[in-house]
This record gives sequence, structure tokens and C-alpha cells, in this order.
Amino acid sequence: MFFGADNAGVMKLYCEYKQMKSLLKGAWTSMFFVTEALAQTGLPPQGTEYAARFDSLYNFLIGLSAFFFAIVIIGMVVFAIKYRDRAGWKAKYIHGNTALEIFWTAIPTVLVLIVFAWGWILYKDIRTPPSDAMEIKVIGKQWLWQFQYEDGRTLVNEVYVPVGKPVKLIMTSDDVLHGFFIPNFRIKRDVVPGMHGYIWFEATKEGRHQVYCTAYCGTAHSGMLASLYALNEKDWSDFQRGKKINVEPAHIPLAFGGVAPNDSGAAPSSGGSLAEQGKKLSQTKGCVACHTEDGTTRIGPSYKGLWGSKVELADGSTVIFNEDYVTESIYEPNKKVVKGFVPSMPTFKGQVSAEEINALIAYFKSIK
Ligand code: HEC
Ligand SMILES: [Cu+2]
Repeated sequence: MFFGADNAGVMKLYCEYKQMKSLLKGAWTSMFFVTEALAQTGLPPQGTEYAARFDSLYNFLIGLSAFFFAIVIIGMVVFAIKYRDRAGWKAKYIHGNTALEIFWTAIPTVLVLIVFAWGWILYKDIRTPPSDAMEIKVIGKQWLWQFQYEDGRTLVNEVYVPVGKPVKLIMTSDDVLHGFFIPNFRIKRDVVPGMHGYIWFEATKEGRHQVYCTAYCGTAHSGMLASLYALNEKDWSDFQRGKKINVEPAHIPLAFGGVAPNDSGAAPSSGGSLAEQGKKLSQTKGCVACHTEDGTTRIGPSYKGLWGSKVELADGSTVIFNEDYVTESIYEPNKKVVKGFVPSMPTFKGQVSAEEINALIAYFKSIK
């Protein structure tokens, strides 16, 4: 009966009805996803003061998005109904509205600039560790996280830090790209083989905090689950003295899900401090044949006073003697040749690991 030629009006109405219905359905579905997403913004616990500030920006962004989403969707629905095509109804043309255009340009510009400045301040903070920050070296490797302390201790998949003191992580990878992530601290940084990145935090919440690897493409990045324990003063001094820390969940609350490590606490290092280990490596790896620590030049330059200095290269450029340069000098010694020297250093790629490089770095740092 709908298909009779005389039923064209009914047919049109029916089509309009269907169009409107699908529009409303679309709006409803998007609304559903937004409410769902809002319900799930239960962020992980805030383990640092930075985390709280980070969340403020995050919540501001969510709020802003929800506000504009609502304006757009409500506007869309209202206009779709109000201005729909009807018999005897003619559209009116509007030729611009300067005041309105300035208004909707200026407000979003200001909002975007606020978000930019806010993000910039937070980013600057997390890229600027306090100068008194304690340093811990982090190495990502298939498939675990390794932590090296200045006192020479190396821990696997667990790291202990004091509450209320800034900690700087100097991070690299032994093999492929990994992503170091502590959700409770809202910090994340990728680690890249041959490069040393850093990040810092100051834990405010005692307890265990989950460390993840955020890389996806690889067998077991998701299994690189390390535990960070933020210790109170007493536990921290126990840890420093090499005493086994009781990190049973009953003693230190699990701050954010996950698995407890099988071995808690760390025995003091038997190989001496990290710098002492580096000195030993310099002997066992044969570096001492060409390098000295007392300032005497042999086949290669002396390590003395090199750390942080500007090194003059054969091609006339200079380079800062830092973590990355040391790594490159050991793995690809001929890439940057020191001025006045014959490029005769062999590559130690495959013979000196990322941990050993960290020890050598600590050693170079100690030779003032
Ligand atoms: C056969 C001699 C030889 C051995 C062995 C050797 N080096 Fe070198 N090394 C050199 C020479 C020559 C240079 C300077 C030329 C260049 O930059 O390649 C150099 C440069 C360096 C530099 C850069 C120094 C600067 O002033 O910028 C570092 C760091 C370094 N070596 C570390 C090591 C370490 C660590 C080892 C042991 C694992 C080692 N070297 C073993 C000969 C050697
Ligand atoms: Cu990984």
C-alpha cells in the first residue's frame, strides 16, 4: 500500500522518520560510549605529588572534551529536528556573523593555549630532576628490567627507593626498544639501545608500585613486570645496609595490583661499588692496555677528568663526554675519533654489556 503513486507524501514522511531515527541512534550510541569512558576514568593511585598534578590536567582535558562533545551532539540533534526538510518550508541563507566567528575562534584558542602551557609546565618539571637526586641505572632487556645502584648492587625486576627523596633513573636498553612505565607515578619513557634517557620522581606513597613495559611487538614485553618499593626511612636504611627487606603485602601494602616478587630484598654487592666494578672491567676487558686513569696518554686518551668535558674530535667538532658518547665509543669507536689519535680502538660490541657500560660510566665519573 505504501508503494502506490499517490502515496509519495507518506513515503517521504517515512524516509524522514527513518533518517531521524538513525541520527538519534548515532547520538545515543556516542553518548553511551562517553558515559562508559567517564565511568572508567578511575585512574591508578597517585604515588607522587607529580601524579596528582598530572591528573588535574588529565581531568581538565576530559571535562573539556565532555563539555564540547555535549554542545556538539545536543546542537546537532536540535538543529536536525528544527531545520529538517518539510513541505512548504524554505531554508534561509545566513551570510556570516563576525561577532560569533571571533567568539568561537578566541575561546578555543585560549583553551588550547591553557592546555599547552599547563602541559609544558608539567613536562618541564619531569625533564628537570633536582640536582641532589639519587641515581639508579635502569636497563631493559628481553624480558626483564635490571636496576643498578651506585653501591654496585644489581637487582632484577625489583627496585627499592626511599619515600620523599628525589630519584633519577638513567635508562637504556640492551637489545630492543622497551617502554619503562610506572602508572602510579605517571611517568613513562622509552629505552633505546645505545642511548641513555632519564626520568625522575619522588615517591610520596609507601608501598609497592607496578612497573610495566609498554612495548607491544615482541614475545614477552607484557611479562616485564617489575616492582618498585617505596620504603620508609627505617626500611630504606635497612636496605642500604644490605638487610633483607620484608616486603610481604601485610608489611607493605600493594599499592596497585600485580604480582609480588619471589625474592625480596637485596644482598649487598660482592663486586664492590659500581665504580669499582668499572675499574675492574677496564682491566679484565683489556682497556688498560691503551687507557690510563692518571692522565698519561697511551695509545688512547686517559680517562682522567673526561666526564662531562668537551672532547675535541679529529673532524674539528666537539662532543660532550657523557653516557651516550661513552656507549658509542665502546660499540663504534671509529664513528667519532678523538683529535690527535689514530682510530685504533677495536669495537667491543657483543663483549661489553649495557650493565658493564654503566659500571664503566660510574668509573669514568669517579676519575676527577
Ligand atoms: C687498542 C687500544 C685500545 C683499547 C684496547 C681500548 N681503546 Fe678506547 N680508545 C683507543 C683510542 C686510540 C681512542 C681514541 C681514538 C678514538 O676515539 O677512536 C680511544 C677512545 C676511547 C674513548 C673516548 C675517549 C675520549 O677522550 O673521548 C673511550 C670512552 C674509550 N676509548 C673507552 C675504552 C674502553 C672502555 C675500552 C675497554 C673496553 C677501550 N677503550 C679499549 C684505543 C683503545
Ligand atoms: Cu619490553
